[in-house]
Amino acid sequence: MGAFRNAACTLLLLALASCQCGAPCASQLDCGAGQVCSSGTCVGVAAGGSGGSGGSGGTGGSGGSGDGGRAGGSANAGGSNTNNPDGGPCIPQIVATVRDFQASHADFEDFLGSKKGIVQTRLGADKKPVYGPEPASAPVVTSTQANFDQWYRDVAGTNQKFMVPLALTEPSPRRFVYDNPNFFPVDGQGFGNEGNNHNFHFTTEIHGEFTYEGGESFTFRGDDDVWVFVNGRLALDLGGVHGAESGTIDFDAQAATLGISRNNKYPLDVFHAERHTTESNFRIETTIGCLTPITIN
Ligand SMILES: [Ca+2]
Ligand SMILES: [Ca+2]
Repeated sequence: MGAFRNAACTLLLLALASCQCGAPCASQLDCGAGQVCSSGTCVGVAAGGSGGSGGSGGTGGSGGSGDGGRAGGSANAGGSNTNNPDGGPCIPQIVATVRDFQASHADFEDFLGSKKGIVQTRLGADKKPVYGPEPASAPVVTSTQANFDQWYRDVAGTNQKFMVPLALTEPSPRRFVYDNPNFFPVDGQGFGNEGNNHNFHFTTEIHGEFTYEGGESFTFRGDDDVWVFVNGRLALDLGGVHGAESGTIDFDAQAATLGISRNNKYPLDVFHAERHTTESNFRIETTIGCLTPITIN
């Protein structure tokens, strides 16, 4: 357990202490809070937001200007990591890409209802979900492909992007959890709270890869839409606008469908959308030992 905490500490310090605009990067973890690794360079992403404007690069240590406080502060000292088959750091801290939208966007706040099949069962070549199109059956929960295509892509004036670290805990050996029944990572930032008690109406995406060892599971509970792809194939569909719903990927049971076999490495891509007041639940529980982050802009 301590091993993972040590890795968390290292990653947290990296995230907080390396906030230098224009610094070279191999992944988003090389960049500070409020920045993203784009074409090998750290660039600010919180246009109009209140967080992370340069930070105190070079001082290291306890840095943490801007929105770094969202890291959650669960990092602790510990021993070296022994649970990573690749030899690199495991990733008990996920870095999510959050795009803030306004309630006035055609796909936000107006729809209600759970719906499977909004996205196709194969991830697009650009690592983004492909609009179904949504089946015609009731309830209707999206407007158009053009509007859906904005959910996970940068569109100036329509969304604002933030990098948000999500610190996992390990309540029992090799069971990693991020549990937040009040998932509001951009309160007071982006387009602001728009008169609500929190900043609702945003999307979340997480990209990583892991080695399938056998026996793993990945459970998500939350609202609203959630799609999880493994090996580019839809493994969990909690689409639509709804209260917290839960679903589990059983990698062994779904291995044939997902096209995975043990001891090989596969991408895992999570897409979420907070589309409706008044709740925002976000809970991940997984027995994947190492989820190595991949930067997808
Ligand atoms: Ca919003
Ligand atoms: Ca909601």
